Amino acid sequence: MPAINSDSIRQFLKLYFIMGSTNCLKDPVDVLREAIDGGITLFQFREKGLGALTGEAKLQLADKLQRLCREHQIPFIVNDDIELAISLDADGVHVGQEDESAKWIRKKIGSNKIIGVSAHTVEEAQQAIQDGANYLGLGPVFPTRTKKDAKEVQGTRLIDDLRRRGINIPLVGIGGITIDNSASVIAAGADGVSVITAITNAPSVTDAAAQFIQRITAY
Ligand code: 3NM
Repeated sequence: MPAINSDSIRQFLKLYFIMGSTNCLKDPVDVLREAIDGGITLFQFREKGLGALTGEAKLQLADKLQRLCREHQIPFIVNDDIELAISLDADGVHVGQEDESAKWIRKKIGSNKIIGVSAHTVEEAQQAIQDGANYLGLGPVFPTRTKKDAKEVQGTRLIDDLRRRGINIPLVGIGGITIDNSASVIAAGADGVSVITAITNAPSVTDAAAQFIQRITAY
């Protein structure tokens, strides 16, 4: 994987695909392969929700998805499960506000790994930056049905607000992002978009990812 610094992370964040088995309408390995063909730049394994795999089955799926990412030089991030990330030697971890702090995670996983934190307010963003996060995920930008406990929809307000304050950390928007609304997230100052459903449920996963990349890079 390329060196971890703000510039490389900004590039990775461009089209940040997130999923686990519960988000997929077919084999997650096929979904990820097709998304990589379409041009995703970063992948997060997020095995959550009703029917989510646990234990050995979760580990096996993560291992398969990670291999696919490695073959294509796509960094592989694990949502929330620090032990899984360590045992797979994943490229990074993404955590929410209810999880361990970035400071604690950094001590466990070391300096050459990516740490992403979900933030919903300026204060949470500032705290995560102080704790050593490499990037922030801000949302939900638009209504989403994927995360049951999502906070209130906030549009691009927080992205805009952080940039106006001169906060320069790599940022990605999340929640309800589609091909059609993706450019507005970049316009507000995000480096990229995080997407689940608009890719996993698309009639063609590859075409959807390719169209996202087109919109984002055209902006
Ligand atoms: N986090 P979709 S919204 C995983 O607001 C997640 O922090 C959110 O899925 C946040 O692209 C969300 O299907 C779900 O809307 C994103």
